[in-house]
Amino acid sequence: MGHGPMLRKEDARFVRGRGRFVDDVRLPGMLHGAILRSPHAHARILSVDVSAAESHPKVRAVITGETLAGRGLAWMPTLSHDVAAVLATDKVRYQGQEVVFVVAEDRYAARDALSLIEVEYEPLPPVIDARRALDPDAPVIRDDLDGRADNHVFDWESGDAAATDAVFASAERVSTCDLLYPRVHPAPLETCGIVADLDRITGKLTVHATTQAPHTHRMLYALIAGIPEHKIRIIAPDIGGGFGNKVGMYPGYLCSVVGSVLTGAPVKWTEDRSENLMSSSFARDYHMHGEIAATKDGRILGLRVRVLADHGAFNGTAQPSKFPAGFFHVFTGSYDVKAAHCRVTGVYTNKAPGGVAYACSFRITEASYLVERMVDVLSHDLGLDPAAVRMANLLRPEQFPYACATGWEYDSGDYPRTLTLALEMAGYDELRREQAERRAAYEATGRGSLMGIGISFFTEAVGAGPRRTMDILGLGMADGAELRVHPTGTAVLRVSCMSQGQGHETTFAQIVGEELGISPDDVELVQGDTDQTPFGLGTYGSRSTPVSGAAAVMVARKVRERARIVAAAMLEVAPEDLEWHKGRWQVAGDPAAGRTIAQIALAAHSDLDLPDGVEGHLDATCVYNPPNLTFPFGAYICVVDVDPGTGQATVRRFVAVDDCGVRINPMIVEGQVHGGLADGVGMALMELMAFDDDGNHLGASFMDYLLPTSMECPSWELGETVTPSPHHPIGAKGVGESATVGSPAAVVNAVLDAIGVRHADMPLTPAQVWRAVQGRPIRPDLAIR
Ligand code: MCN
Ligand code: CUM
Repeated sequence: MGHGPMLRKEDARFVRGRGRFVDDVRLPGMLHGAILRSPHAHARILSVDVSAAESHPKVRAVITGETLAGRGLAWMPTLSHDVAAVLATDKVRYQGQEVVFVVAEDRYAARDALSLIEVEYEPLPPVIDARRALDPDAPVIRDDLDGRADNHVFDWESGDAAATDAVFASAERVSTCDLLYPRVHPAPLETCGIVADLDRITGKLTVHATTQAPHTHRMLYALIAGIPEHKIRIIAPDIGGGFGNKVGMYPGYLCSVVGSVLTGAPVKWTEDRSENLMSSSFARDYHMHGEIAATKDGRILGLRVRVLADHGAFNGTAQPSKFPAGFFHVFTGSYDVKAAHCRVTGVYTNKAPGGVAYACSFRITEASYLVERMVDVLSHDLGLDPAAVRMANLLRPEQFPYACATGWEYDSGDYPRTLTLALEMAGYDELRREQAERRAAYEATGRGSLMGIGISFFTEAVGAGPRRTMDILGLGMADGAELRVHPTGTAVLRVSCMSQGQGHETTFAQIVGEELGISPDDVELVQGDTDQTPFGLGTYGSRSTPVSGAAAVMVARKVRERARIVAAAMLEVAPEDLEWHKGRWQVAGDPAAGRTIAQIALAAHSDLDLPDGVEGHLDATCVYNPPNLTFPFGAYICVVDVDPGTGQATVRRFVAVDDCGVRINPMIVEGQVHGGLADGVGMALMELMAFDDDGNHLGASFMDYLLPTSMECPSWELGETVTPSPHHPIGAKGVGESATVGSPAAVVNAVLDAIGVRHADMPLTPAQVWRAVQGRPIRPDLAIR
């Protein structure tokens, strides 16, 4: 009835151009905002003259840092206990930082007025290379913070340093490698935007916004702007992709709210592409030093990691926990490595803040890339087959639940089975034979292309999180669901999570349909409106299925239990005499005597005599507090052809076997995997946020920041294994970020395998591959100088 490859309900409107996005919202009397941004990466603000802009006939308000400071709003708290400038007052700290917000009668006038503003800057030397950020003579970026004399943000450690050092001291083999996971951007097709509408009479603020976490944003507006929370309504309409970009709180949002407060009219602000790429949250920028200890036959004994994390000018990291380095905890990946230790040092630089988002599960992307590269480096150094090294070190099914070196408990898995399936699907041995032939031919003739095979095996940790260990600003990470069943047996499910393209209208209806034995077409999802949905922390870290999905199951089961009591009254039997069978409550031993949910719903609204204390109707609510994260995993194999003459790498094949436990909608899961694999190809081969020495952003358009298209992607070959999560009510694990996390290492491993190079940093553009072939790969983020 419910689970299965059902077509997406939402596509009926999306493919007809009938989606309704924030920029489609047009309110009577609506004004438009535009932002003047800093041209400098680091500069002191000497003066801001907005008088000419204010006299523009269509301008209705001009908001500066000073305007906000007067209201205590020039700075906002971040989710990482830092503060970030809303509009700059003292200094600008990255190119593209928000300096002045103009509200005008139309978008064009607002833009025109920006050019009338005079800002006098005194340029300061910027810190662009994170490795220079802690130099004694490095300019101090955050001199706004009391007593801050350097650019250090945090130090964070995980694992047992002494035990790890001991293992390394006696290991037969230690391989080391420096790896950069470069700065990239989630780059959703729809940029961020808002329409803020403060009603001066009722005092109610209605915010239409591109947010993945409406309830969390409501609380942030209340805390920052001082508007009582019950007077705030956040509405997230359709969202054109989030990928983490729409988790955070951006200055443009708060300025729009202030603009509405000042003018008494609704204010819309929509980012353009360059603004999105330059100033909204970036991802990664992790400089990693990995060391792996092993026996000479490739048995991994220990892992030691040092990370320098570039957090940009403000530590705005949207992280679902108290962990400054996010979920880097799982850096031992899918292997039985008990001695492991990592230290992460965060630094400020003169770049945009962010640091987490982009289908990442909060730093698991970096952790996974690290361990999967290190396993290949080790295999390379030992002259062993990377598939065999992985197979020898993977966790065994009997080890689950498995406590990794940092104490996190992986819930379930059968890793060897998944890797075996991937190797079979790829025809691994045959591929290796072909590779050897191709290399021999190339070496004999100096012509043709080389072939590479790259493997990665990833484990993710998604579904944050247990309320007792994870929170956002003190809010425990639970989610609510509310289910109303109408007299005719159709239903409305209200949830706190928010789809940005993942197909929740379909899959959540399928969950309820499965539990109640009704068609998913008879279940409507309400999401993204804080006045209409129960409280919960929203969609990121692939937590919708593990948390909200579980809430939907539990609330449907509550409804089912109510229905049992009503059915018992209808059939004049005791509730215990009923059993649930194919969507009906029926009398045990008498299958003919049964009632469907539709029949029961009607009776529940009728004058049927119900036992004392039973209220009638079937509606129910539930809050789900997950007992643990879920740990999806997968085995990926990438086959590339590389032209050593030009350095061009082409992905020929990509086999992906994902295990996300029970699949609600296998077709949607495959779509999620397709998207994530494309992300992986993009990051491995072309995506890069680069800066020049002065901090000029070199990736501020899609001409410079390259996204993969179908042209760069092969026809994906997908497989699945199903290892249910033991603690999720239907055994499902999240999957939305799996392929983005797991695939970059497979592509990089494949390209480096083709050219026989131990390591070169992403993105493996033709120039980088060509240089790697010549034995001198570069640091891509610094290469453009
Ligand atoms: N699903 C399923 N069976 C499972 C697991 C998931 O059928 N065992 C379905 C779900 O019902 C849901 C989809 O797959 O429709 C993704 O579910 P889940 O893994 O729970 O992830 P979320 O819904 O929480 O989505 C968030 C995740 C994240 S964090 C990023 S980033 C990302 C991603 O989803 N952003 C996306 N995938 C995206 N896909 C699109 N189209 N757009 C984005 O912005
Ligand atoms: Cu890490 S990007 Mo998603 O969690 O929204």
